[in-house]
Amino acid sequence: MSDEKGKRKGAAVKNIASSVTPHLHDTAPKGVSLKPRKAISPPGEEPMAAGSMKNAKATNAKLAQLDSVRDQPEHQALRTNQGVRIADNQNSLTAGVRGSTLLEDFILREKITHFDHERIPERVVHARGAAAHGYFQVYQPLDSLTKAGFLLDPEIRTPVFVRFSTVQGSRGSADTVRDIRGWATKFYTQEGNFDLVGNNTPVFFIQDAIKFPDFVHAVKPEPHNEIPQGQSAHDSFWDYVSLQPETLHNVMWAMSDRGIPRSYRMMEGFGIHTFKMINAQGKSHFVRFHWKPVCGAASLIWDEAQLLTGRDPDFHRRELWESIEAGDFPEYELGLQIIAEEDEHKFDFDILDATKLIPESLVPVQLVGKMILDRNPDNYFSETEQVAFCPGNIVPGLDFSDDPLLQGRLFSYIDTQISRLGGANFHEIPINKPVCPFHNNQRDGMHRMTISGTANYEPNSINNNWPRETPVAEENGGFSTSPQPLAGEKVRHRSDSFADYYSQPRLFWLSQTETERDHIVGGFSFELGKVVRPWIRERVVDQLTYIDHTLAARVAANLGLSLTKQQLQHALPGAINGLQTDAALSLYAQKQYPVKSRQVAILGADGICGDSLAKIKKLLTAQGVHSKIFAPHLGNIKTLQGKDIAVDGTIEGNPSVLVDAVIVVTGKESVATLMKNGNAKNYLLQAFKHLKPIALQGDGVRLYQSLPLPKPDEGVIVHDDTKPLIQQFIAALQKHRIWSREPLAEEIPG
Ligand code: HDD
Repeated sequence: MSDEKGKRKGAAVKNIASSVTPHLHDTAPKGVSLKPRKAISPPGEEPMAAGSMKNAKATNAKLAQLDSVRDQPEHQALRTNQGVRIADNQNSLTAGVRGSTLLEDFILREKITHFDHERIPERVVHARGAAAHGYFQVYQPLDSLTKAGFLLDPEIRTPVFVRFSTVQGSRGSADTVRDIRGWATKFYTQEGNFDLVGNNTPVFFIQDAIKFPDFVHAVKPEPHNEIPQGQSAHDSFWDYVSLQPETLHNVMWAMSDRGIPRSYRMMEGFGIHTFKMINAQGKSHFVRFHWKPVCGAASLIWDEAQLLTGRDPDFHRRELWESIEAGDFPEYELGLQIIAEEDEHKFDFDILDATKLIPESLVPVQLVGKMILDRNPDNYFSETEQVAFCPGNIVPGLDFSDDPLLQGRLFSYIDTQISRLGGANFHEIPINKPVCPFHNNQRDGMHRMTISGTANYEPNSINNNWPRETPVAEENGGFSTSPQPLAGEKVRHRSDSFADYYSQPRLFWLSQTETERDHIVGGFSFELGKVVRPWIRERVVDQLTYIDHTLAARVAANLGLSLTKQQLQHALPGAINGLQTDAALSLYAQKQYPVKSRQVAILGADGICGDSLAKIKKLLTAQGVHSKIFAPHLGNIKTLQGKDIAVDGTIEGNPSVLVDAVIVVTGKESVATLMKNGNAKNYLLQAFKHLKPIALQGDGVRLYQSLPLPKPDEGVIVHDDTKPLIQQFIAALQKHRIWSREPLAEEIPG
């Protein structure tokens, strides 16, 4: 064993795996410019001006392939689908100017017929989504782990297309509802497409795919009135939860702040299932995939999330779109938890159970590469709607485990695309095509694009037996399944190793900060408060007593229920492999956030101090913070110094829920105007209630003092001088939210 390996083994005190070879902890690049760096890219390195779609740098093999099908209508005649030039696109063909329309009008018929068929079925789950193009690069070759080409060479930029989604709501539902977020990544590798179709939680609601239709029916809007939209706060969902305790772990995550992420760039992502990686020598390891957002994971406040569903239902997709357009590209690191095959049974849970996570304190996440999203789609339907993810899309060097949920998914996704995208040839839709060649003897079907040759069977002598099989080989070999001995009787029986439903929800609960626990209690209380049938509420609370008595008692109290003595004596589960808590499960236990990409509102009106404003904007831009000036009206405001400054929007149209923090710039007349403006006053009230940093320069403090707000706290920065004001403001912004304020903030009317 090398020294390096020995050192690492010694350091990983809690790591129960006897061997987590090949040890990838420190594979981040060391100053090699071609490779993505481990830390967040510094502000200013990427363009901060709009126009990424035209940014020549944002190209790759997939984008080049898509170029060939992009419509370029500039300087082109309007024509029918048959290529006939259209002379009049405003008037149907009629018999006389007031006469009946003629059936022969092929231009009218073609146009209306096509329009009549514009819609396709939305996804049965994850209907609401937004997507972006980008690329992935591995930090160092992972050859000890896998032979998958895209993980072997740090110089290779593998194109990706990522679609984020909510689960429950339909295509037009709001972004900021309490829900799990989908996170599907298509890697267009040189050896075929690899789809990592995960969520923003490391666990799922059920253990076996046969339950999926029941679970989805329960969470979707109720069948009689299709209420509620984009929410799980209704009877059928909680009825199912109360009867299926395996759902509880993911429910805990959904009721926590993880259910209301700040943005898609501030979420963790998880492949959830255990997969396998196979190296060139045929050695296999179990792996779990993670995405770690480089600018840290953070969430909204529940009141803010609810307000946003009305103020900006597109909040998440807009943020994704605008930051890419501004050249402030979302970045994520790919992490792996690696488990040697011989360690499969060393855990107090089954690694094949998708309702269980592998605590990071037991198996550390090793960061192996970075994904950067640098280009928006050109057309929502063609790309974001028609992209078809299938967990069964893998490449040589990767393999599935026997997780029964994963096994069911391998079938379901291809099946759903056939009805959603209208036939078996959905792989030919440009966004779904691999960037490497693909040839086989599959033929025909609806909407076939490829013009195939004569031989459509194999072996054949007509075309010299092309296309031919590729033997398994270390490099560029055909796909081979990793050998695994299997024996057993055919049974319908859940493994006993899947039977514990309460230990991991308890681990999650115990790992949260007090603030996060308050939010979880709030989440359960809100949702169960919407449940009409009392026995469902009671059964859920009873289930919670098996996780934690305090949690159950607090939710019960909010619902006007009292727990019996017997319920309070329910035995609680013990530690997991000796672990009572795991810091990685808390969003807010650790953190200092990078401020790059944060959104700040600057409020002002005529009479604002222009010099201060210019300095403030400069200091913020240097940190990668996006600031916008909002005033009572659009157009220009006049500064103290007599200059005109263009405003970015009205205060009314850009309420405080859209930003992370707010600054009121000095200027007597400007502040006096704001003090007479209800929207400006509400700005500070809501920013305070939602625990956001507030900076008040000079006269700006008068706006704050005119409101029924407590004395300035650690998040309310008051200063005359710009530099210290912004320094302290940035320090507050690094906290994401001012948690110490929460008890006071609750007294501010919502
Ligand atoms: Fe699923 C879509 C994630 C279990 C069946 N799923 C879908 C999407 C995501 C996930 C992110 C949207 C992909 C996109 O953006 O197009 N699903 C998951 C995760 C699961 C999971 C992380 C558990 C670990 N799913 C799951 C099971 C089944 C399905 C067990 C069925 C047996 N999922 C589907 C589906 C969808 C889908 C019905 C709807 C649209 C689509 O596939 O393309 O087939």
